[in-house]
Amino acid sequence: MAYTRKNQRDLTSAERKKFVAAVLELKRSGTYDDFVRTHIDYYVADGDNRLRVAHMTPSFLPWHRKFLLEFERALRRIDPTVTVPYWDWTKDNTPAASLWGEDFMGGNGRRSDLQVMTGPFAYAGGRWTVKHGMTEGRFLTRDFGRPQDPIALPTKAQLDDVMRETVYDVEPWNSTSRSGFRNTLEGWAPGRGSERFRIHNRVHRWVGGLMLGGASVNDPVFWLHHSFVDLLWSRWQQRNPRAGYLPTRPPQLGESQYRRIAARDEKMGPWGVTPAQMLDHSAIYRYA
Ligand SMILES: [Cu+2]
Repeated sequence: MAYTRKNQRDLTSAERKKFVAAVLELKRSGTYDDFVRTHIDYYVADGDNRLRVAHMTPSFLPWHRKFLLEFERALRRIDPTVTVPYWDWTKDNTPAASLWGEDFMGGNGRRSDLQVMTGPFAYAGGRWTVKHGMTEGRFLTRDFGRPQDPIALPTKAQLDDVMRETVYDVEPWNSTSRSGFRNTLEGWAPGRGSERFRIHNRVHRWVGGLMLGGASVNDPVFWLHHSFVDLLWSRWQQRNPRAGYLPTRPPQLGESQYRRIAARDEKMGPWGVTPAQMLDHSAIYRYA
């Protein structure tokens, strides 16, 4: 039977505790850092002339769906009652949200070095040392709202615009795709400063610290954010049952994205699954 992913704000305190305990156990065993490593290894930008399956690419959504499923499976080996909750950042959009409580994700970073000082993932607690970061820092960092260059979380109205897209993705199948559900949700846009970061990208930027860039998995809120991104894709699929994954066929020799993106039936590393195989999650989980 399919299990349920819940809104994090609806978790009981016992459920919050169980989720945190399973995450800490994955960290202790070393498995958590394997997930961090995978995300860093697959963080390929579209300026790089090589295959990219995780970001700036049509398979952004199926790749992260599979990544979350693997993480959730690892959590459920530790505690079969745990699922990955989702963070609806259009509603829980301030640092006062219960999401950032002492018993859950912990709070903002301190001003001097952005180090998170509260909650289960604070470095001083001894259970959350960053192994694979972008710098030498060993502690989790956050910088809510980027006070030096303020940014707000995406609004419901902005998200509604994304949900009105009717095509999955468009050429050139990268961060410059001007329409299509995938890139409007992933959130690469023209402009300057924070304008360039929309929807999914904007949330990474609003949390700040390690949530920026390839090492973002070091912040456990990564999973709650991507669970909501996956929910949005799932709802969009329901609303647009005939709008399948694009492209269906690989770009040909001479085309700019030749061998650089995964078409519908091409395999995505490190698992070897295709986007087509990730389209229907209904037998595994559902969203409450
Ligand atoms: Cu992300």
